[in-house]
Amino acid sequence: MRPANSYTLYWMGVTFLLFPILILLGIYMRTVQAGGLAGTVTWFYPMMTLHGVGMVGVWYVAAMACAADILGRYTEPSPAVRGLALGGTLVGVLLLLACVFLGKFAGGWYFLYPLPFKGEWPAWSAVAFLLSLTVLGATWLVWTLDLLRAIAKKYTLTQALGWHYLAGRDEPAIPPSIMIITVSLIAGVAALAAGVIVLVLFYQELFTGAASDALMVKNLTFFFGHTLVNLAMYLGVAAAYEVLPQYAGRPWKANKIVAISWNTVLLIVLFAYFHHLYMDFVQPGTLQYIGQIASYASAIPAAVVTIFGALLLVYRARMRWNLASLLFFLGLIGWAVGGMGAVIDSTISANVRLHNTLWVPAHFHTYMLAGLVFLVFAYFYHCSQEAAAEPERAGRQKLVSVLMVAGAYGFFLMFYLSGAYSVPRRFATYPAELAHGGAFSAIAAVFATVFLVGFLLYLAETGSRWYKAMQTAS
Ligand code: HEM
Ligand SMILES: [Cu+2]
Repeated sequence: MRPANSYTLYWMGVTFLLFPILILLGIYMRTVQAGGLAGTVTWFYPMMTLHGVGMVGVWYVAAMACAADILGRYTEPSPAVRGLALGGTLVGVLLLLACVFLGKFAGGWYFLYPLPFKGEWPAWSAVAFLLSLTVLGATWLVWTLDLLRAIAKKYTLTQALGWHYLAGRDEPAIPPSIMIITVSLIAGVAALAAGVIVLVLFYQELFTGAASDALMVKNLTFFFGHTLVNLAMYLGVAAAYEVLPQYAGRPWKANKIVAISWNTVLLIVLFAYFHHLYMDFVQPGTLQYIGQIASYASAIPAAVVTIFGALLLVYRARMRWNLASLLFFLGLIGWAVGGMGAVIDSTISANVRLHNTLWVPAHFHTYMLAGLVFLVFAYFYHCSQEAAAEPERAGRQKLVSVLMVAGAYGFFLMFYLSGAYSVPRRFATYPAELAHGGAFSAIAAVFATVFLVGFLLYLAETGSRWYKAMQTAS
């Protein structure tokens, strides 16, 4: 028995509330794309925007909540900032709901400049959207800085980054989770700072009418978006490093290789975003090549070292399989599978074909839904089970995993096939030439519903423990 942290439990509550709503929006989109609910088609793009920003935001904060929980076991993050993070996020979410439901704002999740100023929605809804992102960005920046402060106070940042391993010393021993979290948070400061600059440029145009350079804003936007999504993923991976050893009964220690790989990630992840601009012929050519090389390189250290590390950890270990260890393992697999889809898409000669087809949502849904979501679910279940110590029923936990895996991968497969058959992304309905896109959508809606059922069973398993953990939380 180990009492859970009450903030972690609040974040779990927020995630469990918002996730099913956002899934329903996803199923709604696939239904419209299959030709159903035709009367509601004008809601497709506002709902796509809400689904995209909402999902990215929810899973970013959920991953941050896991990181904060792990850090709380080693360091002392400020309780006041933890409260602020929760409050600021709720305000941001309310603003987002207002601009989408009352203003039908539909600029997409990365609101590419100058689209927010050009749509059919009222100007106030674009402003509300920008304000929502401002509140969220500012809150998360403060949260990130406070966690870094807590790390620096206990370890110093160079130790937390494991630089003494690079110099050949093994002391002090740094938990690998701390090293990965430190790398991710530093990248997070860079990403959020770029996001702030983008917002300032939007406000400048709003107040003074001075237009910005569209190519520069696109660079900043994807530096922000690519980095934020990647580091959310890394935070989930950090949770696996922290907890999986407990189920394997073996340590997963930091060493020179782990330190080299995660420090390399810190360097490379900042340059991979160029792969979002392959179609921009005015982007300098050198940057395009750097984009392809950095995309490949960023896959090697983190993914290869982590996946091999995890396989070695589990190989011939006396594993205790339960919902947590199973989802951690499945989550690492989902990360690797989605990562392969990403590496293919980041290859310039393939991107020429796959750009803005459904291949793109295919790969990022794979590592987000079957990667990050599974890792976070594993950690959430682990925390609440640690506190609630309820008897576990293996059959039911296997059923939960089977339903979620089957639902998720069936749903992804329809995206991948659509992408391979040139169905573009972000089409509310498909013209006759793309009728196969509609058929794939209908099948995908069924698989997504299977996933939703699996999630509801997961919620029943974890929710009862969460409730019990609430009674004893610290
Ligand atoms: C069962 C769960 C989910 C379903 C059914 C679903 C469904 C969809 C669909 C149908 C689209 C539109 C694709 C297109 O035609 O372009 C979409 C877009 C998107 N989804 Fe999901 N999704 C799910 C989970 C997630 C998760 C877990 C995340 C992130 C953590 C996510 C993030 C996004 C983003 C960022 C977009 C792009 C929005 C845009 O283009 O502006 N989704 N999703
Ligand atoms: Cu990217």
